[in-house]
Amino acid sequence: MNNQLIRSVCPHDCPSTCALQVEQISRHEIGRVRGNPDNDYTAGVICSKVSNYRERIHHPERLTKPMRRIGAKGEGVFEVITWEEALDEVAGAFQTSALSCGPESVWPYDFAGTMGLIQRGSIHRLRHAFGYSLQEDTICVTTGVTGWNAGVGTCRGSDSRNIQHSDLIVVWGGNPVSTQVNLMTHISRARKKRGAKLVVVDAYQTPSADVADMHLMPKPGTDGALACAVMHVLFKEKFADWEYMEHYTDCPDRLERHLKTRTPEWAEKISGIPASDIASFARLYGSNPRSFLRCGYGFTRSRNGPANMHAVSCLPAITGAWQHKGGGALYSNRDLYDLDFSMSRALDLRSGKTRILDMSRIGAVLNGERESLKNGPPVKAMLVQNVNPADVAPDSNLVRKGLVRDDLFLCVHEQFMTETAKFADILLPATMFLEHDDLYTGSAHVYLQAARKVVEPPGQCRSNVDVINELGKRLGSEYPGFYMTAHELIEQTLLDSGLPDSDDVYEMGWVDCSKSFDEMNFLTGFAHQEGRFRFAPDWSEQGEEHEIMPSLPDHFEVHERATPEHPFRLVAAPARRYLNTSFTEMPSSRRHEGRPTIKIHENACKSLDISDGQLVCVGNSRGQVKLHASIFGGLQEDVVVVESIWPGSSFEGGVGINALIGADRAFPGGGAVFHDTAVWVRPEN
Ligand SMILES: Nc1nc2c(c(=O)[nH]1)N[C@H]1C(S)=C(S)[C@@H](COP(=O)(O)OP(=O)(O)OC[C@H]3O[C@@H](n4cnc5c(=O)[nH]c(N)nc54)[C@H](O)[C@@H]3O)O[C@H]1N2
Ligand SMILES: Nc1nc2c(c(=O)[nH]1)N[C@H]1C(S)=C(S)[C@@H](COP(=O)(O)OP(=O)(O)OC[C@H]3O[C@@H](n4cnc5c(=O)[nH]c(N)nc54)[C@H](O)[C@@H]3O)O[C@H]1N2
Ligand code: SF4
Ligand SMILES: [Mo]
Repeated sequence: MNNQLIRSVCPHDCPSTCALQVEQISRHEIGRVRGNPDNDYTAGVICSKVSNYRERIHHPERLTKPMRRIGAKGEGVFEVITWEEALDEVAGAFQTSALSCGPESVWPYDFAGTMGLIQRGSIHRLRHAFGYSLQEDTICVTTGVTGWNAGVGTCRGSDSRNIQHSDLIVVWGGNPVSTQVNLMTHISRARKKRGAKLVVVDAYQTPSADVADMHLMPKPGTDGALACAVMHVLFKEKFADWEYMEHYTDCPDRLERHLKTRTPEWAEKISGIPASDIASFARLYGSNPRSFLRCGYGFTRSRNGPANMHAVSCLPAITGAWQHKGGGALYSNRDLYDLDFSMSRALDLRSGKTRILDMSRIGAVLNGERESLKNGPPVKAMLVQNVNPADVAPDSNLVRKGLVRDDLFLCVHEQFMTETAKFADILLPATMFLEHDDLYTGSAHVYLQAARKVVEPPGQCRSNVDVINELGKRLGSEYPGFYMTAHELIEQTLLDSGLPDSDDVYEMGWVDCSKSFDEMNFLTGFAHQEGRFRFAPDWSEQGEEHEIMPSLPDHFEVHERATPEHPFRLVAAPARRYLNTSFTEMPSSRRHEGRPTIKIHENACKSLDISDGQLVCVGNSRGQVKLHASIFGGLQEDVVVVESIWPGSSFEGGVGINALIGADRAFPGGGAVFHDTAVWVRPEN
């Protein structure tokens, strides 16, 4: 008998949001997972993590029953209880906390473990219905969005499907071979069909850099300098499109004057890239205006990340690349989709006065730092859903010190016994995407998709929507969203957004939400009021700490610099077979990744007397981490790379890489700075 192929959507935190075909073996078992060949963005290709999903969904270590902690916090020892007991306990703890310290002492904490719009967003209902603390979602895109919006004015860009018409693709500060494989499909087509060139700008020689025609390797945090020098050459060697700039940009003359001193030689001193390479790249970019600039996330994860993103995003506005099919730039299409989440997120209950806590500063928040608490009450109770802060948040020693607090009630809703789950007082088992209904949009493409439950969940797993609804009811809300199923919330969202109903969306497979070419490429004007791209941003629109921002693109020296005590800059990049900490439970992924490893240049190894495979200790004022060295040629001598995010418990010594990362907010509007860290490295004897 042939098994049925069922349409679904990958829910993981990845710009591709792939259209999937899932082989259904029975109501309880799946077989293979493949990319849907009919979707022209996915084009039948998915990453190996998700093609092996059978291993994840049918994993013997999945959480399947509600549990109450009986061991010490963080120890991970629990007893099984019923759902009724578990939910009563959580609701009771939230009520007690709200009564004694005010509702803002409860902090529902979430991120993008599932990108499903309804399952992920339902936690907002709880926040708005009861006046609990809100969350500033700074852990991923804030730095990038801030920098992009400073110039462009809205977070969307050129249609990736046009890459097939490009002569040159520039992947700046991203590693799509590992983190977004579908981009490589489109790049390969352009290379095959048109002989397009690929340039990768990355702090180390990633698998994406390996397959590029040119790799520029700046020191972390120096992309602003590199972009300025490229622009200097574009102006000097007459690659600038003045007609385009006069029409579409704010102050090209001022920019040209400002860049006079930002020569390739100047940028070489800052970035470590030879001036001649900078000039060669500028000439390649200038002579190929049909160029697609794919801005990654990685190069923005720095205290100066927004400024660097803005500087890089100026390039297509100088050559006029936006005018050409296959030209322009993309960071994310998050503002392309116009969905109305009023019901699923209880937006009409929003008060406007509730405090908003920075999720990346969870360590400071839980340890009572007044400024991070916005001078409000301490956090006494949390629900953590779709996120693993003990491992993924910056300054993780401080985060763990907070999570272990005796007076903090912690409920974690999870699929696996993560490092965060081990700290839970109540641990609830969660469904996976093939076990519930949801709606998805993709940040690298233009499609809205709907997915339906394919198999029954194991044991007693419940979806986010179910858990949020049960808590909402127990806490006494009559808000209708708490009484609707995921399917009903999907229907309401589509109806309120003026879109086809979910049956239609499901039958069609996806809804193309793209706009005309002229709108996608801003030939009808950029999204600022005056319709122009801003070389000179109004940074006050982007964040509170705007006064120190450079008025025009520049090297903005606020990042953590290497010093004699901390001679290396650490890049804490993603691993290919993990997705943040998801998939670290999968045997095939673990086999592929091996063990926590630090890539170090061979000259640095020589001077530190470190041999290949040796155990080393890496540290700074925030913490120390032990892992094995790997001698690697593809980085600058004062840069080290750790591909993560391995669970803390996988490291010798039990401390994960984010113990080294600072929780400072990027300028001007916040955002986590994962690749902006100075460290020392010592051999461990
Ligand atoms: N396999 C896998 N896929 C993933 C993820 C994963 O963990 N694993 N994570 C998912 C998530 S949540 C996201 S947000 C995306 C992120 O996807 P990416 O856009 O790839 O961003 P990052 O992963 O942060 O880093 C990408 C690259 O930036 C480089 N980099 C760091 N600092 C600098 C710098 O200052 N300048 C330059 N030029 N380069 C720098 C790093 O060396 C790294 O190779 O990927 C998603 N996909
Ligand atoms: N060192 C370093 N740290 C980083 C980064 C880096 O590049 N380097 N990248 C940062 C970035 S970009 C991001 S986005 C964050 C991401 O950090 P997280 O959002 O914490 O991502 P994951 O580690 O994948 O954890 C998501 C969790 O959600 C759970 N989950 C998945 N689906 C569901 C569901 O439907 N319901 C419930 N209840 N749970 C579910 C999964 O089991 C998983 O444990 O990490 C950041 N941390
Ligand atoms: S490439 Fe990204 S969206 Fe596609 S299947 Fe893999 S993780 Fe999911
Ligand atoms: Mo992310």
